[in-house]
Amino acid sequence: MDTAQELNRQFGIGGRLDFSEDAGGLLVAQIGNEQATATLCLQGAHLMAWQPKSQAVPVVWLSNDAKLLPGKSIRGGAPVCWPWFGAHASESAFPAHGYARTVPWRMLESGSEPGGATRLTLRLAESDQTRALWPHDARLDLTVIAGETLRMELVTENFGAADFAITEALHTYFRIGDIGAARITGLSGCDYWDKVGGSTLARQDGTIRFAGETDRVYVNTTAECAIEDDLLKRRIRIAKSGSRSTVVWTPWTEKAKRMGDLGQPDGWREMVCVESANALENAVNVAAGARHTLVVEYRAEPL
Ligand code: TA6
Repeated sequence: MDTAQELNRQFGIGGRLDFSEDAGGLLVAQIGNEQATATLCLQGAHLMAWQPKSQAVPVVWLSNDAKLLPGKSIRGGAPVCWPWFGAHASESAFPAHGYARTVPWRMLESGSEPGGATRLTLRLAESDQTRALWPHDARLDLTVIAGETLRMELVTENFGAADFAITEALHTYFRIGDIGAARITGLSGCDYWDKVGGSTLARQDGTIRFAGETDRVYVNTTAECAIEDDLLKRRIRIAKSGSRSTVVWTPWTEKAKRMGDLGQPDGWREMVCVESANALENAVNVAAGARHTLVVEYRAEPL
């Protein structure tokens, strides 16, 4: 088991990347460079915070009720949903959104990019527990590059002799001023599965605005999209590759109340999820010996 001291010895970057153990016993990486600050929990390789120096308000949202507990998902940040997105196809007792976000990951590498951004690469630590849920010869690595932009590269490698299929997402929670003053552009004309009250197929006509619970899986789209925020007067650009689905989610009042961990009184109003994914019919077949990479790049700019 890694300790913060051992991680600092191997991967720390004086004053720019520091590992510590939080009160709940989870290991956390703290990034601070000329361009940004960021925080990542090694359990789940879970990016919890990112704030470029150009932004007075964080770009990635973390619930005030977020708890760092062994084996539990963290509410907010950029959860890694893998090797399935949503409910397991056949085992209702299996964890929603897979197990990657609730198991330990190991540091592989760290460094500083030429422009000053900080880079970490982590690998999911397979175990009897994970193999019991998903018996395939797979490796999962995440590289995070935190600077004026935030880049994340999720790499699935199949080192076995048989193909396997995955669904996945970087399930990122973005900080907005208020859900009523935010909209999403870039997905007009895309088909989506509306998950609210069942699952119906529809087509997006124009900009996405929010007036209630919204839970949509846009499929067969590689489009860049953007969150436009009239309150914080900023646009968050969400570019991606290796992803053919984009999920847009706000729980709204009733679901937020049932979930109970989105921050009081209405913490849910200050976030929206835009998730770069491969979900539903966009499942990815990873051939034996092959690898698949999903990449996102976020940038905040004035609106
Ligand atoms: O991506 C949207 C969604 O699938 C919603 O349906 C909601 O369940 C959300 O993810 C949060 O899921 P979680 O398992 O993190 O509570």
